[in-house]
Amino acid sequence: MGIRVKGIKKIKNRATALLTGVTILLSGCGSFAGPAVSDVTQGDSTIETKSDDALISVGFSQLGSESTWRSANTESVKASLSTGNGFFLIFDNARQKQEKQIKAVRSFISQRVDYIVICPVIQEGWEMVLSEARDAGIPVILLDRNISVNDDSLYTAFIGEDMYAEGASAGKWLESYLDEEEMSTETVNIVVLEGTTGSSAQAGRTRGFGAIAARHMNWNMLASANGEFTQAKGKETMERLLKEFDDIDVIVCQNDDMAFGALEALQEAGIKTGGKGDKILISFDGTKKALELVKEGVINVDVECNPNSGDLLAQIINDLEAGKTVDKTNYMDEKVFTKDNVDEYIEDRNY
Ligand code: GZL
Repeated sequence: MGIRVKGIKKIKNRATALLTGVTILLSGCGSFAGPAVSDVTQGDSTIETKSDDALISVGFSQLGSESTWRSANTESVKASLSTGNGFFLIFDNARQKQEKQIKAVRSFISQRVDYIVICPVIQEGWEMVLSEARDAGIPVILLDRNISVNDDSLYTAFIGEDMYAEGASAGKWLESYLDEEEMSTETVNIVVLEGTTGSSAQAGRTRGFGAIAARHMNWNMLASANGEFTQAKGKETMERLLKEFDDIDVIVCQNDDMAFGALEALQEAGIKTGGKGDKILISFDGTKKALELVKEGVINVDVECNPNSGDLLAQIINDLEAGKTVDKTNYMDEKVFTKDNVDEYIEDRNY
């Protein structure tokens, strides 16, 4: 059984406390050497807890902070897995490096946390470290992105998004749009700015959109290029594609940050998107900034990818604590945003 963190005293300035190796008395588990937190949240944060309640300790390996979506996902988890909600969260930002995630997971194991949560940056390469967590009797929950393993007993649950369905939703929207524009028999030249190569988000969206594209001989997949889910790389990649091709009709960006970068490149080249006769711009995530561009008619469609999975994560951990059985796969609710419906959602967007 993992550590039980009892009697956390009122700690001013978590960063100082963590960095000086705060000692938190554990019931029968010896002293707490301080979490392996490579991205200690700086600044003054006071931890106030009910001194005699046990907190559920959770080691969270977040893959990075590459996008608006990722920041929202991190904030959602931190808000839900708060000490006030009965959790002691140890957070590590791997900055897109799987080896840093594996190191953090091994650190969580050595600290005998109750649960390990991972947003896996890529799908492959998890068998060994997850076997170590299983051998240590620590349940692993996958968040947001999924992994490719033959033995799914290596993790207890997946909470996130159906990336294949997201990609297919984008393809189905394009089918309907081309029908409405009476372009369904014309050759349509498509480029795709893909997210992190080997991530379940990139793989799922690519396969889902590709399955729809395969139904249309007139959809010409000109090129796919890696935009790393970032705005800067999205702009750089779009600039390169514009130099290579002068007949692009559809630009699919696998997240909003790459769409923002692509728009910088397109606007600098005097190229318009979203309107009648303009290039068609498809994006994913559904951030508020992107939905404003949908409303303005600059982005044609935005397929939602919901980052607010903290509450569901907390619920599933509490269910496990209560000895309940949880579903292996838990998908977030997601929508497709266009000019027709964006007004209903844009004001309530918290990211
Ligand atoms: C998708 C998530 C992706 C987002 C990007 O679930 O993993 O990673 O679409 C983020 O914005 O960088």
